[in-house]
Amino acid sequence: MIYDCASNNNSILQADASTLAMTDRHPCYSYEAHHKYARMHLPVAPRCNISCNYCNRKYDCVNESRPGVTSEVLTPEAARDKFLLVRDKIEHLSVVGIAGPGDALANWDNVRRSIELIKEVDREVIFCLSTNGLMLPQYALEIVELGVKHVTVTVNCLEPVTGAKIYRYVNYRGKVYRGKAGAEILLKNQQKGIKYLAKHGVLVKVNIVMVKGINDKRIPEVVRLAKNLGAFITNIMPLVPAPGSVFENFAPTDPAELDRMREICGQDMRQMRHCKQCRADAIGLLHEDRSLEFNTAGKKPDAACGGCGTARKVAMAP
Ligand code: CLF
Ligand code: SF4
Repeated sequence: MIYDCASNNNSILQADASTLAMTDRHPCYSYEAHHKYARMHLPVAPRCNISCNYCNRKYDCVNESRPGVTSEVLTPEAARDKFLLVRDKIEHLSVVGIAGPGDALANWDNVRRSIELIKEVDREVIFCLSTNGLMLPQYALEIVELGVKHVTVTVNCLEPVTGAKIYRYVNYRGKVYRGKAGAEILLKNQQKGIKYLAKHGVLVKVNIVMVKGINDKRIPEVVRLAKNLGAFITNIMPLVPAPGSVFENFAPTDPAELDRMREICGQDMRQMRHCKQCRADAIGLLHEDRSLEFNTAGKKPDAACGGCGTARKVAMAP
């Protein structure tokens, strides 16, 4: 059965009843679910293919994480083994997500293999991917064929001229593009990919990093675009300036301004308001990260990471 949810402020999305029922167990897509259901991130995606000005690649992908925490990197086999260990210990583990530490689609072979291996041992778990969207035109069909029903794409702007202020470069099919040329490829691929996924029954979440003076004024337009492309929900996230990034001296997004923007955009589109900007190896309920308990590398928190007590440094691929 196909649902057309064009009414009541929600996007024009097409998802079957089983996908919508699945979403009731997804702690990020459903506010109610996040009190009960846990997610586990598999850090199997170390490389990235773009350079966001709010990112310092020593840390996790800031599109879906907060700066200052870094994660170990696992092979697909180690990820499957870790999943089995965690599934035994964590109640109501409903989602396996891949959110870095780089971009899921810049590491597609590892990501696909990890999903295939886990599907062999578990038929119930929900898979979830997070990406900057650059490679969606190439991999969206495979994502659909794999049965992944939840994908997050970070879309920060509509215009290449704004994108040129957010992205330092875009590495597309082995060639590096800077300025407006890079942003244009990225934005076009994001939009094409979201439209394709939504049309094929995938529930797309669009993340937007709110950067004052750069993209904040036009976020309502980004949200309307997401709605028109068929996205399910948008998640406007605060900028948390990462040390060593181009935006390191920018002010963090003011929480009151963020709330106001979510209010405005909520008139057009369902808003996520309970995001915890979690790490690429996060495990547990959104508000109760238990990743250190399951650190397969057996590392202790790295005191050199600013003393936050949770961070670990690993070598990140460029
Ligand atoms: Fe992970 Fe992201 Fe899937 Fe959730 S997180 S890949 S959609 S399972 Fe959730 Fe964490 Fe916020 Fe992401 S709280 S950073 S929105
Ligand atoms: Fe960093 Fe993520 Fe942007 Fe890649 S997509 S540069 S990992 S924030």
